[in-house]
Amino acid sequence: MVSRKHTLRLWAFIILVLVTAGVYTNERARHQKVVRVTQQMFVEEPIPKQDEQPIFVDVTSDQHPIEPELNAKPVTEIKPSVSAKPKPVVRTCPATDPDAPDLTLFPISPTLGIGRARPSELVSIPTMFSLSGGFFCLNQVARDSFQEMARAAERDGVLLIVVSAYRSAAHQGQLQANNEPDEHDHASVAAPGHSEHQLGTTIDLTSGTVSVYTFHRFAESAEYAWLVQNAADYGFVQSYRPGDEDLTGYIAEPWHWRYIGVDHAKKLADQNIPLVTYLTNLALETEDSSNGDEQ
Ligand code: DAL
Ligand code: ZN
Repeated sequence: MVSRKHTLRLWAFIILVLVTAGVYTNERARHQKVVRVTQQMFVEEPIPKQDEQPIFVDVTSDQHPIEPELNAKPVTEIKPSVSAKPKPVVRTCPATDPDAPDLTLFPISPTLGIGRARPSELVSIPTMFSLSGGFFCLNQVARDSFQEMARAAERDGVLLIVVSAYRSAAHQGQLQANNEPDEHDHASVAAPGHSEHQLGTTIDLTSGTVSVYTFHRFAESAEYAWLVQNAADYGFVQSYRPGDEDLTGYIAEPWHWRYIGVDHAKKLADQNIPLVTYLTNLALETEDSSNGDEQ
């Protein structure tokens, strides 16, 4: 015989089950409505390209959200998925000035500047040649020559890695603000308008084979020895050599290489004078000969 007390307990349990089922059904219906509405909103939007499609996952589905592309079901919540391809980051070189003159041989120095001039063109250096996949730009001729040089270096077992290339006047100003000259008043960062980096022809390099050989210790690296022997064959020269500090106004920079073309790079090597002296002489000779032509 079932007691009255047991009967009451049984009814209480049945009511609880029914209420829970009702709440669940309501929740489920509400959820499905949200799914429908968000789906309609989604299809009314322009459909992104395959690679850019956001991942929508039905959180009530039994199917595993890790494989959303197999889940044709709908959709309420955006969840990252391990199988989602990262959105490609489009990186472009800084603004150029198509009418800018060619400043490849301009004798830029602490006393001779180019204001806020920009190169007429800039192209990116493939990130396989840059430190930590950094994004750097040069003008086309300098970039192509650098790539040729880096490939030749690699065939000889050394790895030339770019740590800086084109810098706008504004970027140069930021660097200069954080920098002090050494005790001899030799600077390591040029003022805006006075940096070879602003020409779009100049790179700072480090060693890809021995990471300790950065900046000041770069002179000890196999990469630096290779550059001293071979860079002129690709039109690159070291702008700030040890011993030239008083003349250039800058500390010696073994990492800093400027493109001036193969002919001039070889003539400079033969003359063994500072780059700024060579380019100043060249500018004066060009001026003299054009005056002579006019007479
Ligand atoms: N480090 C060289 C001098 C520059 O800033 O252009
Ligand atoms: Zn530099």
